[in-house]
Order: sequence, then structure tokens, then C-alpha cells
Amino acid sequence: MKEMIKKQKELFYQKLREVNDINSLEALRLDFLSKKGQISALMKELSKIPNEKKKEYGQMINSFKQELSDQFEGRKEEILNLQEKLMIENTESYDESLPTKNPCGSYHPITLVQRELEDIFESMGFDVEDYNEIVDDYHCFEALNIPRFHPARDMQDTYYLTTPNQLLKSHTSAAQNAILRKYGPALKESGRPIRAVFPGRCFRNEAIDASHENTFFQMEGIMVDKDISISNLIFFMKTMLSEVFGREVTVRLRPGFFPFVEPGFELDIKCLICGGEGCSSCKNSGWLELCPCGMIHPNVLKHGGINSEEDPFEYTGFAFGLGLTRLAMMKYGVRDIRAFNSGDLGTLSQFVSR
Ligand code: FA5
Repeated sequence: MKEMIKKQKELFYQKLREVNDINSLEALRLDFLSKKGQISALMKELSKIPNEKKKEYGQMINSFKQELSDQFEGRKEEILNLQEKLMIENTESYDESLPTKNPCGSYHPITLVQRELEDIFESMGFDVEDYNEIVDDYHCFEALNIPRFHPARDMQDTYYLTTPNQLLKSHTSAAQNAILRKYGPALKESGRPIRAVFPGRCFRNEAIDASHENTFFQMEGIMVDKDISISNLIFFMKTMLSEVFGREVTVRLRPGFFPFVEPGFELDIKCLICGGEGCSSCKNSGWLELCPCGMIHPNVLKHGGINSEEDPFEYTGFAFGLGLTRLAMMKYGVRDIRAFNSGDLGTLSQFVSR
């Protein structure tokens, strides 16, 4: 019996060495491990030997069977790995320098316009500042000369939080007081003018249409120094617009009321979608309100700690609140403001800053 098992083992290993593919491995497995295979034949031989030897030989056959199973599994894995390697070497050639099929991310058009504007203003000596999206009533309204119950609050239908006095920023002007307080000391001590822009996301409970969103971006800017006048304001607005559009654009300045500026203006841009003919983007008026602005109201400068009671006009300044989302519409020819918050990559990934 021992001799028979030894011979079968030798035969098995000899045949296993010759096996190179999965089909012949399977044939070998059936030859040894199937019901009619060599192991079953050895088991049948077991019935012919004396009882006292049956246990010993039975264990030998079983451990041989286990050895075969392990060998089959090992060889199967080797063959599959080899096949995969050959497939990669022979058929799966690839060129590392080709562009990937996975599309790369791109900047949102508003981010592109915002960064371009930041560069323009930085080149004119402005600091770029950031501010919270949740603000309090004082910064959003009171510090801007809009006391509680003043009708001007109705101009912005605001999202109030359940926490008392807290709201989602309805305009970037809410940061004016913090900026005045931050840069005021340097203005007074070393005469460094306050020049800052502060972009941010704004929220209003708007009736949404092609040019109104409930979540949109503005970029606020202020400049405060001695003898700042409307001429300075107009100069900076013109420079900013011609830089960002890369050409002259037609604008108009008309009186506008905002409690935090005096005098106040509306700066409109001739609609670049229809060329002033009238379309849904400009509500058929040919013009789009883009950048209200004006001379900072003395009360705002007082709240910001800039001027004293004794000399309320020692320093003067201008402020503007550019509609960044609308600017992106005009710059990129986007007819409907809703495209910006749509998450539609087909639309949003096609813009590149010049
Ligand atoms: C303001 O928010 C003032 N804080 C701006 C300001 C700053 C005036 C400093 C004077 C001095 P207004 O509500 O008009 O003003 O908004 C300013 C600009 O933001 C608008 O001209 C427009 O371009 C944009 N804007 C306003 N509401 C929306 C909206 N719902 N969707 C998209 N853009 C809007």
C-alpha cells in the first residue's frame, strides 16, 4: 500500500510540473480527486488490506488527498497570475502621456471673477478681507445707519436665525464696521489710507428670476482718507470695470438711496447679453444694476470709530457693493443667474480666466 501511494505521488508531481493552463490543471484534478480518480482507487484498495493496518494507511491516503488539494490551489493561483501578467505585457499597452479619461476639476466662474477682481484691487493698493456669513443685527444694519424698524430694512428680505440678533449676511456691507475698526488705527497713527475689498456670499429671501438668486456673491470695497471725493470713487469704478472686461463698457450713474451712503448712486452696466436691446437677463430694460456706491455716511464712520463728534468730517470715504454674480453673468455671457448654483458641470466647467 505504501508503495502504491508513493508511486501515485510521484506520478502526480510529474504531471503537475507539465501543467501550464487552467484546463489541463482541471483535467489533472479530476484524474486524482474525482469519484473515479486515483484517490478513490486507493481507498478501494484499502478494503483489501488487514484491519490492523487500515487506520495507518487510511490516514496516509487522507493526508495525500489534502496535499493534492493544496497543490491544486497553489498551482491555480500561479497560473492565473501568470496569465494576467502575460495579458498586461502583450495586449494592455498604454501611453502614460495621453490625457486621462477622468476630467479634472475646474474653478467656478464666480471664483475666477472674484480672483481677477482681487488682483485688480490689490494692484491698486487694496487689502483683501474675508468676513462671516452669519452676522449680527448691529453689523448688518445698525452700524450702517439702518436703525431697528427703519423702512430701509425692507429692501432686503432677510433670513433671521432662531438665535436672537443673528442672521445670514444679506449684503457684504455688513463687514464695513469691522474693516473700519481694523484699519482705523493705522489711518490715524500713520496716515495709511483704508483701502479694502471684501467679497462674500449673501443671502436674501428673493423671488428668483434670471437675474435674482437667494444666494449670490457681492464684493464690497471701501476707501477712507482725508479729502476722498466722488471723483476718486468714479476713477476706481471705471478702472475696475475696464480691467475686468478688458474693454470699455457703457455704464450709467444715477441717484440711489442707501442709508449708509450720502450721496448714493446706482451704477448700471449696459446689458452685454442683448447689447441694450432688452432681454430677460436685464428685465427688458437694457441695463443691469451692478454696483451701487456712494460716499460713506458720517454716521457709519462714527460707528466705525473713524471720526469724532467734534470733527465728523475729518476723514471721508467711498464704498461700493459690486454684484459679483451679475458681473460673472455679463463677463461670461450667462443669460440666467440660476446656472451658477445649478451644479451643472457641463455649464460651469467651461470658463477660464483670461
Ligand atoms: C446692497 O446690497 C448694498 N449693500 C450695496 C452698497 C454698498 C451700496 C456700498 C452703497 C455702498 P443692493 O441690494 O442693490 O445693494 O445689491 C448690490 C448689488 O448686488 C446689486 O446691484 C446686484 O448686482 C447684486 N444683487 C442684489 N441682489 C441680488 C440677487 N438677489 N441676486 C443676484 N445679485 C443681486
